[in-house]
Amino acid sequence: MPNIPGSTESLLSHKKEKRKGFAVLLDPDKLNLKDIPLLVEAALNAGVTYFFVGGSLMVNEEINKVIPELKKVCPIPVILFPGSLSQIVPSADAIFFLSLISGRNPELLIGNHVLAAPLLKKTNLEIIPTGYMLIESGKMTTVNYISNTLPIPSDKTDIAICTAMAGEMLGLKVIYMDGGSGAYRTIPTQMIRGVTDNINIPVIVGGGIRTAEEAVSIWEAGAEVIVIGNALESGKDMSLMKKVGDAMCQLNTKL
Ligand code: 1GP
Repeated sequence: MPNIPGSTESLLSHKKEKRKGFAVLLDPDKLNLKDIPLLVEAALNAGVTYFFVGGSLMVNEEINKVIPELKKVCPIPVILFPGSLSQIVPSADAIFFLSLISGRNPELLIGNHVLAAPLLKKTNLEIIPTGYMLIESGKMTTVNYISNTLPIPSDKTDIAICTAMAGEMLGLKVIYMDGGSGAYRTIPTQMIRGVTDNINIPVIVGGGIRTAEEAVSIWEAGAEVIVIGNALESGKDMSLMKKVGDAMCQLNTKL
């Protein structure tokens, strides 16, 4: 299968080629459509690998405008990171088909998937079966509240490892470890190392990353892709994007 950007295959290739990736998470509610061209230019300049788009709570329909606008000017793959069925937008490149495997909410393990399947079947979106694991991060995040699930305690590395192993054995293609948007603390590197040492599928890590140093320590703990949302929202210091991109580039040349 060709290495289609934004596809499962492209995410898998990070692991095979030992190449790190950097995803910027966009919350359509907080993004001004007119800022998109500048944002894309900054992302290209920084070497951003993916745009993820979505959120656990959306209060308007902006996602339906943001994705086509992004796709007009953006060669970077756009992957949906949906918090609900209403966030399925066919013009994106791919979608994380998320099973919240750290939780025990049946709707988020299979219920919503059944409802989404016929809608997805009508699109050309690449489906990326993803084991989504919420990790406790120092405060109740929106995703914890909305999903009505308990996150894995941040000192319970064994639970995280066994959950990720079960996800891989179930056939999921990617594990996404998330402290939740705006997390106080990033996920402990010891836990990330434990998970990445015990599975053979790529690991994405997000939640509370605010510096290039934090990103580097997460990559060095074995994560293939790091995700930054909050710290790069409009009005915030956009130089962080370039710093993280440069740090990734350095790591990728060393590897
Ligand atoms: C949240 O992993 C993402 O689902 C990104 O988190 O917004 O804290 O960067 P932040």
